[in-house]
Amino acid sequence: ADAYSWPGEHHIHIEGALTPELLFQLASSNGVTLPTDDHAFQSVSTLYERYQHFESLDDFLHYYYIGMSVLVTESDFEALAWDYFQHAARDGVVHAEVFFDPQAHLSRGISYETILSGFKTAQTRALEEFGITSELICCFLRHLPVPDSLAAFNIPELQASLTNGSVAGIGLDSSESGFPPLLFKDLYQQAAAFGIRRTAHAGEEGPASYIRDALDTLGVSRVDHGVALVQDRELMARVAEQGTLLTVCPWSNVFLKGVRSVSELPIREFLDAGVQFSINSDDPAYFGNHYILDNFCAVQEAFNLSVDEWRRVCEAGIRGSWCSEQRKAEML
Ligand code: ES4
Ligand code: ZN
Repeated sequence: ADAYSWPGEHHIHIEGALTPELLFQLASSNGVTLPTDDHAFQSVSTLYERYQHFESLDDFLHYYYIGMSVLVTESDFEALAWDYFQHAARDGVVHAEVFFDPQAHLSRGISYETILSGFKTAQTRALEEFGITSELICCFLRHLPVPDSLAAFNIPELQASLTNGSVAGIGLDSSESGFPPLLFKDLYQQAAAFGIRRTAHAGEEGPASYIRDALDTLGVSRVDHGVALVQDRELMARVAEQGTLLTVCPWSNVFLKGVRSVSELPIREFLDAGVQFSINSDDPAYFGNHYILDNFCAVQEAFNLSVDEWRRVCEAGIRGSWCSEQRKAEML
């Protein structure tokens, strides 16, 4: 690997890369009506302004789900992913693992094939033009009734994408508090029976016990966010020992009021305890347009990592990637 190789990104919701510019453009071309009673939707700049003042994860999610309602056609999904890959290329990303939320589109009458085809076209173009390899991760929404996720998982095209390798694995996202991992035990057991890779958001707004439950009950091989791990030193030692990757999202935690500043994140504790973690952007278009490089810079400003510590962060991300062993070897 050369000195300029860059780690992957493992925690980016593609719907969270929908910029207000593209949002208004697609709303107009698809004739989608945005809320008329919310001043934020008056213009690109009022929407950006509103994104500066999220009160919580749920306050953000309200805008996130309205935003993605403008995505209708295959070319919309392609344009969204292409917009993201252009930012990723500018930031030097060489490998990206991208979450998407099919339930939020299926419920609006969009077919799974429409969603996936749009993404695949953008992924192929990103590989050809930028040399960026990428994987998709199908997320299930924890705020919806559990049977909804099981029904989605059992859609033949969706299940086929997970077993034929066109989607790398499953995740669990959306509102965390009040929706413990235990609720999704059946879904994760079914996925495990197919040998499907599993991750879950845990310990973002929820307690450290949700991280333990994601590991023990859902059998996840990595944990998204996981910053609450610092509240349970015994579990932290175990996660370090197992080498489980946490996908930490610094600017996201600041924008959603988990911490007041990046300097409050347990980055130093994780490094000292030998916890494996990567640095990610989560929903860059909603969180100050902070793509991955801004997240790296914020961590560097707050914690001043050594070159060796950055190497550990990057190597942890590569080892925890859901790509081929050959691709990992190229990146290491
Ligand atoms: C998310 Cl920041 C965050 N947390 C949980 N679920 C999400 N979906 C999109 N962004
Ligand atoms: Zn996330």
